[in-house]
Amino acid sequence: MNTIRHDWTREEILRLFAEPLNDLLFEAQRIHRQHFDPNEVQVSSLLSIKTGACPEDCGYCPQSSHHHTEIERERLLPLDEVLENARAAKASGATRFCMGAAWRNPTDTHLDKILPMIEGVKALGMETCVTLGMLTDAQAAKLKASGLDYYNHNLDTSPEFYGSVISTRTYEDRLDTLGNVREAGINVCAGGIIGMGESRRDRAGLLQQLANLPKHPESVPINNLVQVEGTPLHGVEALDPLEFVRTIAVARIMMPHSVVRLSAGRLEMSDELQAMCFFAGANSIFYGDKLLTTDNPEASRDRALLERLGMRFSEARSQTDSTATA
Ligand code: SAM
Ligand code: DTB
Ligand code: SF4
Repeated sequence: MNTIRHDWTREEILRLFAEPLNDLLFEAQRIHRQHFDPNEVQVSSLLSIKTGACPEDCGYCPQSSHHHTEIERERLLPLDEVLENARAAKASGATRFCMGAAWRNPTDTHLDKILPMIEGVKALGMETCVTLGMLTDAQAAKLKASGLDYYNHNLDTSPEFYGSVISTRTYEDRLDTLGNVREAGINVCAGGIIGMGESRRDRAGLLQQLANLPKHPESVPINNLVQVEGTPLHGVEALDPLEFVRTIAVARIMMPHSVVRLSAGRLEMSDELQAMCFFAGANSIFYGDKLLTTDNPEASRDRALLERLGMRFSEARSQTDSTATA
């Protein structure tokens, strides 16, 4: 079953999840090898360009103004500071630079300040990604014209569980934004968060939504919840690490051409667990000491891990992404 499918049912996804782990991993790795070099990992670095005071109430997020966390709010960073960070990320080996803003959506005035950031990062020879919240079709077209390679916007979880995590923005709103990004011809980066107290059926529901989009996202970040004190999800029971590995494997099988990112939550993972995620088909990481506001493994630890695994960083490949996937 190597065809690209957009008609997955929840029951067949649950059957994949329930397979013996060795069978599931073997199948995921078999499919992975048909489309990717199994020893390469794509590396992106993140920068929070506008931090905190977000009007949305996402239950996992330290940047929501609805929660009481220790985040220092910051206004939009100036262009030179953003480019300085991008240069440092490039020097350490990242091929993509992702800029995130704690907004419900950008205003057109915001967007006018973001466009030179995208142009400046591209001029350094890096791939560009931004995550700015909801977008209109006209805003997506403007971002495309500035040369943006990827837009990150996550579905986060299943449609049924969604309402218990976020109330200020609907699932439909998110699907609309993804549609606008796709229409504009920008590569789509869309995934979710697991370990939020959802059921396996919800994890299957998230992957079902992603794989049944008209075209699979080019990039699929799977985040393990980073529990931050002061957020409603702080203290929720941690996910069984092998369930995390299973989720990666099922994503790989369902979306064979997509780059699956072992995303937030790596700091709490052992090297061995990360190695299992790579075997399950993950082939991208966030690289650098910080995610947006929380810590990520130090770059030197990641370099040592990849060295031990005989893996290497992949080259930038955005030019081929939009034609390679279904
Ligand atoms: N405000 C924009 C939005 O929500 O679309 C962009 C930035 S937002 C922080 C980007 C993504 O980070 C969210 O969609 C969510 O999936 C992820 N995220 C936020 N907090 C997280 C946490 N504590 N653990 C794991 N992932 C998290
Ligand atoms: C994604 O899926 N994960 C990244 C990125 N897209 C923007 C963000 C993770 C954020 C983790 C919590 C924090 O550092 O604030
Ligand atoms: Fe705001 Fe994004 Fe955090 Fe939600 S995830 S509170 S939209 S910054």
